[in-house]
Amino acid sequence: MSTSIDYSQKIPNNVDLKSDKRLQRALEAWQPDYIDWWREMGPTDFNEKEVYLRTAVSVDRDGWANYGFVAMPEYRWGIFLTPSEKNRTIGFGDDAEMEAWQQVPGEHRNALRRIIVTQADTEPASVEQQRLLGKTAPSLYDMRNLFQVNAEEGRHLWAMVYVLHRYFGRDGREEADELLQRRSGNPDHPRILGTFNEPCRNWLSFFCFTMFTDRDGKFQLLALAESGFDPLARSCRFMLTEEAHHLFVGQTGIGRIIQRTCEVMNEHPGCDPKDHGAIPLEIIQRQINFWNSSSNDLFGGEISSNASNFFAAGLKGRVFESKIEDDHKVVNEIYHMDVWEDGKLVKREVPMRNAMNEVLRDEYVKDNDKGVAYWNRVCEKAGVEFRFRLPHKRFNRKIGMYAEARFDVEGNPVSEEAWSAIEAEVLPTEADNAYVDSLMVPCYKPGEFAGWISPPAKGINGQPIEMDYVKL
Ligand code: BYC
Ligand code: FE
Ligand code: FE
Repeated sequence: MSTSIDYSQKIPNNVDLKSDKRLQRALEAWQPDYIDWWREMGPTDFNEKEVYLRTAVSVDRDGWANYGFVAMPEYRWGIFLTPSEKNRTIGFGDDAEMEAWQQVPGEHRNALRRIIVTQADTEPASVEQQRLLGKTAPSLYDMRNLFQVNAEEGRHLWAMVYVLHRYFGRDGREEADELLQRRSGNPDHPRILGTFNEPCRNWLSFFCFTMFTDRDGKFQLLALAESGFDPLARSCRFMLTEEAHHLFVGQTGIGRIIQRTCEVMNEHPGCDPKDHGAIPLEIIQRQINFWNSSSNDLFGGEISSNASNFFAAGLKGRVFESKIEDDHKVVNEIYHMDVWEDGKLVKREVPMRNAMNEVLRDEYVKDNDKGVAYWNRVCEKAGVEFRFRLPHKRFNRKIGMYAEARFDVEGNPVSEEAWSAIEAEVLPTEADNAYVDSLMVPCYKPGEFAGWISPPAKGINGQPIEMDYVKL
């Protein structure tokens, strides 16, 4: 199959859509509903403005994207799968080494549909959560990054909707319609997973979201990129190409806020950074604690028969399965887990397949640690003593066994009383939010940045930092 993308089509694609008229018609009928959703629930106020956006033009590893000015509703959202591998086999589970599926295996249809719908649902949800942020962008550079992330989450929705339409018939089309009907935070018709119903009310939250919640995206996509259902694996592989920038936005965004606060602390030793319009490092740490713990929930329960079934069935694997040196069946292996039982932590041996959510979460934690180390280097270089830390994975959970009790940031169980005493130190307070909100005033002059964040090290795609990335 060619890797080039046909841009002459209404829906750009590299899946030869024009040869399947029924499918093409169904997707072209979904397209205006998608645009209606974007206009109603996507970024407010800026749909008529030209934005310097990256668009996928090829699925080759090098030179896969073009940059240029485009009004968001005219963005060329398309369907791009990485090229198929010849004779690809299933990489793990009970059917390891059998031929990968090019159609949905009947016995796994429900499970697959559910995984794909859950993945798909997060993409428009995040756009909805971020829809107001353009109004308070700290710079045109940041505004452009926000819209880039939004546009690409829109494309990730397209990627999953293609799989639903193409492989799941009428059910798939119904699911695709519902993806445009659920709404983030709506009490009657919410998005599926918890974090995607949390308000993302200011830019500190946005950067934490792209750091931690998009990183769940990275790891879930890595697990699905291993799927024995080949069209899903190939869709997720290409989505991962776009994902790297989202994580960059989060990690460097928080880094730039820290940098600015450190500068203020050095200019005014012993001051309260709030008196100089910067965000205290403790407030940043509490936001990290919130978004990281909420995103830990996105991996599901520690012991999960769903996760075991997904792995056994060859639907959802471990990260870089082919690099793991075992038989990829994982029948006898065990996971040593601190299980919450009768009000205390007890060491237990859990069959590894049942612990697959935890195995994936462990990889996620390791990746987050690298980001935290990067922020601490910012502090260190500035000569500021404060050090950031990742809360323990048991902290502040709403899903899984640790949701039954309270744990501090080190992962130690604490009584309800002790929790009440520490809560305001470890999770964002009303006062934190009110202060951060008060800083959220737009800064739209090319090359200028709001007072609470440092400029980035360089611009986008080799362009100068002071370029007008959004033409207002
Ligand atoms: N909130 O067996 P368990 C992204 C439910 S992000 C609410 O432990 P399982 C992106 C669960 O559904 C990546 N409910 O869970 C990021 C189950 O419900 P039922 C998104 C939750 O199934 C930023 C019950 O609890 N992709 O791409 O092993 C911007 C028992 O759970 C939650 C995926 O998630 C929760 N947090 O694992 C844009 C991949 N967690 O059966 C985009 C696909 C669990 O009792 N999803 N529940 O009704 C999956 O693989 C799995 O569904 C999960 C859950 C890992 C999410
Ligand atoms: Fe995404
Ligand atoms: Fe993302």
